[in-house]
Amino acid sequence: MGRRHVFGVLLLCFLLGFVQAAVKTYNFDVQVKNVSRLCHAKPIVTVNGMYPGPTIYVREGDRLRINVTNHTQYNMSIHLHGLKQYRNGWADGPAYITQCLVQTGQSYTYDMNVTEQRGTLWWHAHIFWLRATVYGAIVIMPKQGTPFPFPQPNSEFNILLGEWWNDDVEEVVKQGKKLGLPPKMSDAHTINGKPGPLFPCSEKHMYTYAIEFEQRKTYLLRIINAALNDELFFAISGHNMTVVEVDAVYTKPFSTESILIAPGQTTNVLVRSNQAAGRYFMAARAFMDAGLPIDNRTAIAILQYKGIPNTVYSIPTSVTCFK
Ligand SMILES: *[C@@H]1O[C@H](CO)[C@@H](O)[C@H](O)[C@H]1NC(C)=O
Ligand SMILES: *[C@@H]1O[C@H](CO)[C@@H](O)[C@H](O)[C@H]1NC(C)=O
Ligand SMILES: *[C@@H]1O[C@H](CO)[C@@H](O)[C@H](O)[C@H]1NC(C)=O
Ligand SMILES: *[C@@H]1O[C@H](CO)[C@@H](O)[C@H](O)[C@H]1NC(C)=O
Ligand SMILES: *[C@@H]1O[C@H](CO)[C@@H](O)[C@H](O)[C@H]1NC(C)=O
Ligand SMILES: *[C@@H]1O[C@H](CO)[C@@H](O)[C@H](O)[C@H]1NC(C)=O
Ligand SMILES: CC(=O)N[C@H]1CO[C@H](CO)[C@@H](O)[C@@H]1O
Ligand SMILES: [Cu+2]
Repeated sequence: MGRRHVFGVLLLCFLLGFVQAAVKTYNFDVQVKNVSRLCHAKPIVTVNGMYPGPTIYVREGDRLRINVTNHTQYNMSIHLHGLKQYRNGWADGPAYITQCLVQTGQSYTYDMNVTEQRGTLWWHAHIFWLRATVYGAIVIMPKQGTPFPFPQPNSEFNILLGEWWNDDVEEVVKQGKKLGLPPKMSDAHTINGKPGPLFPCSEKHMYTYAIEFEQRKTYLLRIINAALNDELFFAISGHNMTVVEVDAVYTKPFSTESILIAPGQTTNVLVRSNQAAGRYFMAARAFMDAGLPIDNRTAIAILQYKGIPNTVYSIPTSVTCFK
């Protein structure tokens, strides 16, 4: 074998090693944590004390292992929403459908191969209403060396839309059942767990989610509707969005001023930071028709350009994101 051959074989081995599927392991400690929103403190169920929970990052082809340990009084399961379960149906997660519950004090490891998928999905608790606070993003990158079929973003952010109740969510459901009525509506919508400056006790930075853009760059926002009931509009003032992916399927890109996203859905958009340096609102608000009463309050997060002084957010008197 000539030198050139040896080199070629070595290179091949190196490349194969490089593209080989990895095993990504996550530990999910399901635990109760006190949090405070809208001037109310209450215990909520979380993963690793985070609300929203941790993001799972994998690459198409990877093996994913999630070791869930339940430190709460609820028997529960975690659903990997939208992940194709070709030969690992037991890793899907719906309680009493593909698995028995992970009981108090027990562990269960979800073990699966991520195949033929790339994009944004999410995970959530799949029993009672625990998913009100037990949820997080799943980001599946394309295989090594496979680019996105759209302009490569300079950076990316996950935007998880949710709903907040001041009461214990399990009590909300029980009460609804007892009365034979739909459960009472949420007290706020949230963006990454934070309701934003339109809500009491949310003026502080701590309760408003904020991201920072550098000028003249392209950003990928992975938007997930983790609300229990509400279809939500999402928009960014002064910026159009280019939709490039929905539910982990690439779309023909199109530009829009706002998106509508249903519970359980995901939408990836590209945003160009091509506006005057400043501070812009990102807002989420429920779709309303003539039917049931619905939480019609607007959650707000901040998109801030780099270099803008990081002052305390003031409460806006009107929200102009929606026409
Ligand atoms: C939450 O707060 C309550 C009341 O202040 C307290 O009794 C409880 O121990 C706290 N729980 C946790 C998990 O910190
Ligand atoms: C999962 O985590 C628990 C708690 O840390 C540990 O006892 C258990 O051995 C882990 N299981 C696996 C399969 O790693
Ligand atoms: C959890 O499951 C165990 C075993 O089936 C059961 O004894 C317990 O009552 C369950 N806990 C709740 C809160 O349902
Ligand atoms: C995932 O792929 C690995 C490597 O091919 C294999 O050993 C494992 O059994 C697969 N797991 C499942 C759940 O199919
Ligand atoms: C957004 O798109 C609309 C409709 O195409 C257009 O009128 C508007 O100027 C665009 N806004 C920005 C900030 O590019
Ligand atoms: C929001 O809902 C409340 C009661 O549910 C109602 O009084 C109010 O008019 C609604 N506001 C808008 C803008 O629809
Ligand atoms: C092993 C373990 O995590 N046990 C916990 C299960 O949940 C109960 C109720 O919240 C706790 O008291 C245990 O410590
Ligand atoms: Cu789901």
